[in-house]
Amino acid sequence: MIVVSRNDKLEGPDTVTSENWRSIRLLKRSDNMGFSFNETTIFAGTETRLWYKNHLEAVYCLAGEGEVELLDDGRVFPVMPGTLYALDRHDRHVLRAFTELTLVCVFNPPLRGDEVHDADGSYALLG
Ligand code: 9YT
Repeated sequence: MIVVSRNDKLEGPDTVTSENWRSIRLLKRSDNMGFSFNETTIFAGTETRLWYKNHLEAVYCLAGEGEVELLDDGRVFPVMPGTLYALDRHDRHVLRAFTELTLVCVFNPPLRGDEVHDADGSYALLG
């Protein structure tokens, strides 16, 4: 069994901080679970354009208020505690945080753990 604490990882290499977000990589590819599992904080007032070409991602909101817009058809969905959205079609999207968002993000294939977004807002498949 694997047991980890986000507080133990907060100041270490498994925490990646970008301009709009901070992601604590709780489970990574090296844990061999078939998925990775992050606690992600999206900073208040930010807008992030994302396109996970190489991954499927499910996002579950624990706290905060925001919205996600699908860029292909313009549909907008509110994001609030209890909302889950799953990018099952590698959907291009924009995530807006009206207040700070606390999210759980699950990726398949699993992240290696040190990924940051490229210019498209995607993560490369790291070897
Ligand atoms: C919701 C989202 O995709 N935010 C960007 C960060 C990413 N989820 C991560 O690496 O935790």
